Amino acid sequence: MHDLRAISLLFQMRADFIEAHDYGSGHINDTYCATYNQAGHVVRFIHQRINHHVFKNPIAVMENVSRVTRHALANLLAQGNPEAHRRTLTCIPAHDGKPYAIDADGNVWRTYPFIEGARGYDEIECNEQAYQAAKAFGAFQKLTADLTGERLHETIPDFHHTPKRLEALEAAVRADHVGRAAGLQPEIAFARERATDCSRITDMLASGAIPERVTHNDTKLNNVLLDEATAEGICVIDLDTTMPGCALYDFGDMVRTAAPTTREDDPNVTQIGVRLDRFEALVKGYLSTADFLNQAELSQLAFSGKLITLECGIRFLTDYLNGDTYFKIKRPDHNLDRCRNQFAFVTALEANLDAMDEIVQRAIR
Ligand code: ADP
Ligand code: GN1
Ligand code: MG
Repeated sequence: MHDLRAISLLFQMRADFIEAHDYGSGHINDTYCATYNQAGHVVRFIHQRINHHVFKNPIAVMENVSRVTRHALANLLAQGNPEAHRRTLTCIPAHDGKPYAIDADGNVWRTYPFIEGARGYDEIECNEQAYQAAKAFGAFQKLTADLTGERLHETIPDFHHTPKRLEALEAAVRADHVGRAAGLQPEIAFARERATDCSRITDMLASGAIPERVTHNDTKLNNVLLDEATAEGICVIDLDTTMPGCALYDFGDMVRTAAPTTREDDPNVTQIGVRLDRFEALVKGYLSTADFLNQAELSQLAFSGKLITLECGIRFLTDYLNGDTYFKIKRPDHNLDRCRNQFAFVTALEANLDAMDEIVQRAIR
């Protein structure tokens, strides 16, 4: 636990610190919810330490986040939205005016107002939530499409270059740092058998059939906050990987996290299946705002869920082979459970691909 009172003093809080505690279930950053007294009212803020092992250049991350959130706020204000500051993250400035502060140990911190009356879901509860989440992520892509100025920084190069993720797995197998490879032959073979799938979208990007766009790149369900009363998508969060990318990986990650019958790390995978009703809600929600996709992108919507689930499984397996250095874990075989779960869901998606394509075609018609 960091000294959050000391961290709070680095920002222009205009309120008095009361307490802070660990918050959320993200796999990457250290997130704290802090309570303050603001002239007699209790208000909450999020303080976050950026994981600089994952993001090698946290200041570049904050330059992106600051640009994107200022753009979003300007758009919301121009539309006359009465709760613009609840509809986008906004950075509380540090004393030097920067959207981040650096502590005595060199950690980079940021502070956001806590978005009240809304929450993210690790597991989806109904089709309406799937629809609203997808609609919000589509709207976010549309919003970033008219961002002017320089290209955003690539905060993690080749983040969704699936063939390179497969290469990283092969390197981890060869190095076998913690002696786990021998026991993982079925999982390694599962990934290798799908090498052709891994390159399908990157090939289409390279040929120009699919355009580069500014995308979120981490559209798991718990990275959008839904209104607790109405389920409306209120605010897209976790903007660290918002950068040039491919719209299909964003849609795919919604499928990965909102269409399975169980959560991402459930070790009991024999029953895992695809909720086609959830998938249909995602397609309809996404297409209601993402009205800019070309034919090639539309043709791969159903496949995209399988691709990123495969990629994510490969990443969990690679991290397990490397000794669990990237994703936060809560138990010794957590990454292995996650990998097996993702690969089981890939198999389920393969069995449902035609049905999913049919749903996409119907939605387009
Ligand atoms: P990570 O990269 O580790 O996933 P996130 O930015 O997604 O970190 O934050 C972790 C969790 O904290 C989120 O899933 C969400 O529940 C919560 N959270 C983050 N920012 C806010 C905010 N401004 N208001 C309310 N909750 C937030
Ligand atoms: C991480 O940060 P979080 O928990 O929202 C990861 C995603 C993975 C996801 C798997 C920067 O997302 O790429 O898909 O875990 N984020 C980063 O749950 O690597
Ligand atoms: Mg997150």
